[in-house]
Amino acid sequence: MSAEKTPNAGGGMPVIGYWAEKTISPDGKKIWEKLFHKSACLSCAWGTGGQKGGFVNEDGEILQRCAKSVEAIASELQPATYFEQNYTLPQLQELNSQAANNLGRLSHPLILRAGSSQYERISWDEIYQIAETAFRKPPQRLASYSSGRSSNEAAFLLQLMMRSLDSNNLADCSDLCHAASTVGLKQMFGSGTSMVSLESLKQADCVVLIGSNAPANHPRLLNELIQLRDRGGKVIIINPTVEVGLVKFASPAYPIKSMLAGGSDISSLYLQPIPGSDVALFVGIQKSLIAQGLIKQDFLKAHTEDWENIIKHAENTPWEEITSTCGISQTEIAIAARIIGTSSGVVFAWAMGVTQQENGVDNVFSIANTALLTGNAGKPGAGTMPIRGHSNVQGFGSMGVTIHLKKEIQQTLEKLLQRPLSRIPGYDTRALITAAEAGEVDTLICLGGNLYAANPDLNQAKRALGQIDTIFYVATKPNLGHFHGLAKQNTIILPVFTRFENPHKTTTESGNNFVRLNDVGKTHLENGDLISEVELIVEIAHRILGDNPVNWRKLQDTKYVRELIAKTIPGYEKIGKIDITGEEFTISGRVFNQPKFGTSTGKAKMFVTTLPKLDLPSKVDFGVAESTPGIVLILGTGRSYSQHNTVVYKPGDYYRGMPHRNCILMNREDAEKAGFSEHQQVTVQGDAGKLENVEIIFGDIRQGAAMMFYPEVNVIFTAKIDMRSGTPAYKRVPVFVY
Ligand SMILES: Nc1nc2c(c(=O)[nH]1)N[C@H]1C(S)=C(S)[C@@H](COP(=O)(O)OP(=O)(O)OC[C@H]3O[C@@H](n4cnc5c(=O)[nH]c(N)nc54)[C@H](O)[C@@H]3O)O[C@H]1N2
Ligand SMILES: Nc1nc2c(c(=O)[nH]1)N[C@H]1C(S)=C(S)[C@@H](COP(=O)(O)OP(=O)(O)OC[C@H]3O[C@@H](n4cnc5c(=O)[nH]c(N)nc54)[C@H](O)[C@@H]3O)O[C@H]1N2
Ligand code: SF4
Ligand SMILES: [Mo]
Repeated sequence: MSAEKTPNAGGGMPVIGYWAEKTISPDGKKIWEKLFHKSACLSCAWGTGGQKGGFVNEDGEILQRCAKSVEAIASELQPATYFEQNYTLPQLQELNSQAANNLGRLSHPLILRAGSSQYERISWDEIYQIAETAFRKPPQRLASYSSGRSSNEAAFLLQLMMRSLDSNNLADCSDLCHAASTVGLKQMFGSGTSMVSLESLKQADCVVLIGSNAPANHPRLLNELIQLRDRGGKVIIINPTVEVGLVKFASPAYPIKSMLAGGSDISSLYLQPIPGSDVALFVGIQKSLIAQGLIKQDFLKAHTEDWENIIKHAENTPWEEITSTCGISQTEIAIAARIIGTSSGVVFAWAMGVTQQENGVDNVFSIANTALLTGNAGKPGAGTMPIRGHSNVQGFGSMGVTIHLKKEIQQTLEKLLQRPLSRIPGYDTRALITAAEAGEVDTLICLGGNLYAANPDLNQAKRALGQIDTIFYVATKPNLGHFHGLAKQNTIILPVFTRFENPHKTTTESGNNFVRLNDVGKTHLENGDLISEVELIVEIAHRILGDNPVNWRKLQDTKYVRELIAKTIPGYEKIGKIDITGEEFTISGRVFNQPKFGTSTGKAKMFVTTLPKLDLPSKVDFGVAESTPGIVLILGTGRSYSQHNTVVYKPGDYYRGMPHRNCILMNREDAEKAGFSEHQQVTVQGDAGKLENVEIIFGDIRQGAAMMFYPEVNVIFTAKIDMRSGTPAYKRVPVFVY
């Protein structure tokens, strides 16, 4: 059923080819220097790199850098851009994501003034003058957005500045990402992050990987799965699409046993549920575990609350309802349950297929319920593991860049600021867009990211940002947001150093709760006028807030920021000594190797998860006549192999057989039923717009489901929102294809 020319394993020679191409290129020497620089990898949150050298993972194993790291480094090593001299705004607005990124590195500050159609250079003095006026607006009308590439130190300072200004409007990319995991896990276990360390993962004999395309987005996780299969363990994949690298993966870390052998087996069992139906599948697994006598009653009694209701719910939910909702047979569910129930340590790991759903928090609950029913939490080799996105996105949450501030952090900050923090709830990312659209935001600072293109309904995002007077985009490279997400008065782009260029040390936190120390570095932008994120925030804060009660100027030295972090952030005590010891560490209170959790009772709380009602709109709902030939499908929107979020590095996706960005991956039977052939061009209509001339590619994707790439596709839909976490349902977008 798969596309004509897709490879039969993930990873493999194309990866080696890419390494060779980049590292032997004229920039090769610079890339190697950065690969060996003592700092955490820029790309994903798996946490490779740090003090033991660029190639070392958290367990001290070598050869753990992947091609995605090279991709990210190469992109930051581009020469300086002077796009303001060569392009007018209308020309910049014609560029696609890749072309915008390929303009080069931002190396001097720029401003686009109201009425002008040209970005121009601006001095730092004038920037600070504009900032002094812009940040003196009423606190409710100030907001920040951030993305997880910056350091813990910059993140801590950002929230300290915003809260000192009495604003809790700290939107973050995690609101579009793992918010459902954080909200769900906190309620269950009293801690919102993974409870599994890398060391603990190595003791598992089963991994259930749900809604993750790790071969592309967390490649070194595949090394763990290869090792697990080698020691006789099992991997269950739950994903509506067969991602080739989840079936077989050729890892360069194992040249002989994996590369030369044409790849190592990854999945032992591959289940393809209906998009958005994971709760039904997990309730089914629970029901089957009960029927097969594989529940750990003693564990439930001793370490959990409300387990009886979970069992009752599973028992009372009819099989018919379960299988019709998730589209997986009772037999297959029983096989999955048997594997989970008879393994000695199961890690449940998940990514965006789980969280970017209207019932994202319920998805997380249903997975964690399954872990608890089988005693797979609170012991080595088992537990719940959200696979985090950006390399320091989790650190942002830890540092208090969130609208759900921990009590302990609030209290310490109140002591520091010698007054109560504002109790007015802040805007998360979606709320920020809504407020901006209503004209309720005057000033926005974006610490990295691409607020415009990361959101659903790009026309709405553009309108909303256009209502804000002043936007500061703190960035390393130009992106679509800088050209489409324009403020009413002043749009300002501030160029900053990357993690391996900062003149001071910084730290970052991996998805496995491990804190990395990043050494000082140098930039290749010799004639640039860049600043460090820390210096920038401190300077703005100093000018607006003075030097009392916080001595902002002193915080230019990140050592003092780390001292503050040590006093303020639970579990981060060791960071206070890291400048002396150089010792990277696991944050305390997060990894549960004993069934004593972070809740007030020490027990895990379980929550009943109702099955979702997965209705499909009809053709007529898309404003077309019932007689129009075509098909309604559920679109999952996500990443191609060669992109990092909104930044496209290369157009196609080799592993899915999709040659360019304007493709839709479809099931052959669906296409034929609708009268389409492969490579035919169709229109894909959502509830907010349409894309035309989209090429059909046949792939191994479940019937009724389809897949397209963001950010381009974000123009056609509004997305439902998970009410409990604010996460948009990017993975269940109804579309009409005709
Ligand atoms: N190279 C690279 N690395 C990255 C990123 C990048 O863009 N490029 N982005 C980073 C970030 S911020 C993040 S959040 C992560 C994202 O990492 P992922 O979550 O792996 O990325 P997605 O492309 O969103 O794909 C998620 C998977 O969910 C599946 N899926 C869709 N719908 C469902 C469903 O209903 N149920 C289930 N079970 N599965 C479903 C899709 O088929 C797809 O395989 O990666 C991080 N790392
Ligand atoms: N349809 C759809 N939409 C989605 C998703 C999806 O799966 N489908 N995924 C969502 C998810 S999971 C996420 S996380 C968001 C991502 O949303 P964002 O995090 O907002 O977007 P990015 O594309 O990662 O941001 C890229 C920009 O960050 C800047 N940058 C890079 N490094 C640094 C640095 O060190 N410092 C600073 N200051 N700037 C830097 C560069 O200028 C670059 O252009 O998108 C979301 N949107
Ligand atoms: S797995 Fe993630 S952290 Fe490790 S090298 Fe690859 S992109 Fe970097
Ligand atoms: Mo993300």
